[in-house]
Amino acid sequence: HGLTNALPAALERGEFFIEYQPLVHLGDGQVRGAEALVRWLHPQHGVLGPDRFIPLAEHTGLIVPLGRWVLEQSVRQARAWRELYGDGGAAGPLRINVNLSPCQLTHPGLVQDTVDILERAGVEPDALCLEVTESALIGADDDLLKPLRQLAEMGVDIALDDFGTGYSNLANLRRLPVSVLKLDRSFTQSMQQYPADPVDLKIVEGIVALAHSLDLTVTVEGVETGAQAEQLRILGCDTAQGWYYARPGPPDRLHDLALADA
Ligand code: G
Ligand code: G
Ligand code: MN
Ligand code: NA
Repeated sequence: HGLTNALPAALERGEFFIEYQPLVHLGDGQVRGAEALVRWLHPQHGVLGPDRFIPLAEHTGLIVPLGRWVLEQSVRQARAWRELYGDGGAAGPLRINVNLSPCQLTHPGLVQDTVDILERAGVEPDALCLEVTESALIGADDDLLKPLRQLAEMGVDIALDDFGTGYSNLANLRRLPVSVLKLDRSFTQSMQQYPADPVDLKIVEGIVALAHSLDLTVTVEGVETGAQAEQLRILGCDTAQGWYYARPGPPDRLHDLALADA
């Protein structure tokens, strides 16, 4: 595959870049941070989204150095935001969410690499949230969970991404070192109609109640309208992400949003 073969040189030549999508607190409407989303500016094909090349990078193992690069860039960006906005008062500094592939979880360097990257950038562990998909942790044994536990003990947040699409036993949540549930976009989509599907309302209500009883926060993805945001706020969700607030974009876009709040 041509794209697969081009990946290592693309990383060396600096063809990857990161867009940031804000995370907004549903209670006060303020930006709390952003999710880092990697793109590839391919010399022939133009901008390629992660769906086009992350699976290839996972297959060849390049995801480990690529993921490390994404983490380093993102953490440095978080540091730059802190310099612009200070510590953000009671809400704390702007936080950064970074996606982890299952292969990165099993790579023995994950914890040390993360510690080193945070130290080099002068960023506190609690400004970082690592997103892992629900499916990557289904049936996870202690060996797989150990690095996540170590990171969580240091203060790094672990989020369960695309939550509600897999088959994870809800009781299993207690065993996982996660502090955030990212509710899959499909739930948000079903809030589009008015009135929303009563069964989905009950499901979201139930997930939020369970999450809060376990001291987890709930982030909703794919919010495209104010009505969805309001419905999800009433249902008790904590944080939201989606086109209604902003599409993924360059880091200075977040500056504009954060300054608009102030
Ligand atoms: O918004 P977008 O099309 O960029 O995201 C598509 C998917 O790609 C998302 O599910 C997201 O989790 C994944 N993704 C984006 N950036 C990264 C990354 O740096 N590492 C990994 N492993 N996945 C990513
Ligand atoms: O990590 P994750 O799989 O959740 O990546 C988020 C994906 O969802 C990215 O591809 C991003 O571009 C996309 N996305 C972000 N906000 C919205 C939205 O409001 N609506 C839709 N349809 N997609 C979104
Ligand atoms: Mn994600
Ligand atoms: Na997601």
